[in-house]
Amino acid sequence: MDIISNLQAIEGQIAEEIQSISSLDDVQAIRVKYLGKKGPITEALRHMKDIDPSERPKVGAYANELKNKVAKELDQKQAVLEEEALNQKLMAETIDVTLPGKQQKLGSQHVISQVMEEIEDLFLDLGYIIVEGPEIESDYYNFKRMNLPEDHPARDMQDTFYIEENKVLLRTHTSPVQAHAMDQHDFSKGPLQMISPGKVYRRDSDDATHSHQFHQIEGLVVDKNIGLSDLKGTLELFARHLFGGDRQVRLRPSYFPFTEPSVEIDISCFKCGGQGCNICKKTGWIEILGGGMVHPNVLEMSGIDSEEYSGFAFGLGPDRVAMLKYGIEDIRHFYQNDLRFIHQFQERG
Ligand code: FA5
Repeated sequence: MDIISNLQAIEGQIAEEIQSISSLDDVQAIRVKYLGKKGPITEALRHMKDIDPSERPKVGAYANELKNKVAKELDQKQAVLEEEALNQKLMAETIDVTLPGKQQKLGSQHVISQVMEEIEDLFLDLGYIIVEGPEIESDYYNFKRMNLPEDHPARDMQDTFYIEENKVLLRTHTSPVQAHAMDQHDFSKGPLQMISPGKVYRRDSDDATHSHQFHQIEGLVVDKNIGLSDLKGTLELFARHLFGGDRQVRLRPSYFPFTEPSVEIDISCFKCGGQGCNICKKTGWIEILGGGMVHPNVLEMSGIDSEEYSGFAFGLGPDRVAMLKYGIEDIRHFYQNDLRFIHQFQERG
């Protein structure tokens, strides 16, 4: 029998077998049996070299046609069976819409941000405005405009992160914002009453109450007839608002080159209540802010007549305030991002 007769003989057999396919395994088996490397069609094509060259195109065309026809029919069968299998799977599987969903933990405001907002809200209620200043500051605004002499120890490389020596630095306090705000304020339109919250940087070595990066909120009021009693009243109001009446507040004489006179405010220690412990370094007090009457030089450098105008300023540390408010023993907890710590302050967020 010649090749074409051979192929014709199995064509009917293939058709019957395809007809009786009942599973995807059957499809695969028939594909291997008839179209595989050892199947009759591939075999026939392999023997083309043995037949008369004039017969080759006819035989080749027939074998290829048969191969394509069988492949197409098998593909169709396979598609039908796959769809059936999918439908059966979908019928068998059900979705329980009453199952509880996966609980996602909500993020919340960091405790320092919460405390800063609380302080900001208090001062906004008192009619202050918020003025932002740059964290990358010039030596000129950070020190010179704050009346810090060239040889002041705070200008030392040991205390300040310089970006460009003696020119550009990470601000060491929020006080330079005072100078920016005074430069821009039009005093013919009324007094300047502002706060400036933000991050500050110092080469302090980290311990329970010191961090190399922390926060400050600067406060400044400049008008005619502002006196030290205005500062005292404002700071006492602030301390009572944040800590309640049971914490002791003390004003201590201090020194800042940009205020005269200068004060520091201490709050009785949250841990020992004033007896003295490791947190308050045995003093019973924790310092939370510095302040004073704006030095006439600072006013004059902004073109403000210090004979006519006076002002008070203060710079408080929200990190220390948060420690006192919540009895947190170590400032480093704020910056370690331990979720067990952070989640304790979630409900206010
Ligand atoms: C100042 O920075 C002044 N600029 C404050 C000021 C403003 C005085 C306006 C007068 C007028 P002092 O270095 O004391 O002052 O810092 C102010 C507050 O920042 C401190 O009371 C303390 O609460 C906080 N603070 C200071 N150093 C650190 C530190 N390393 N880590 C955390 N908080 C700090």
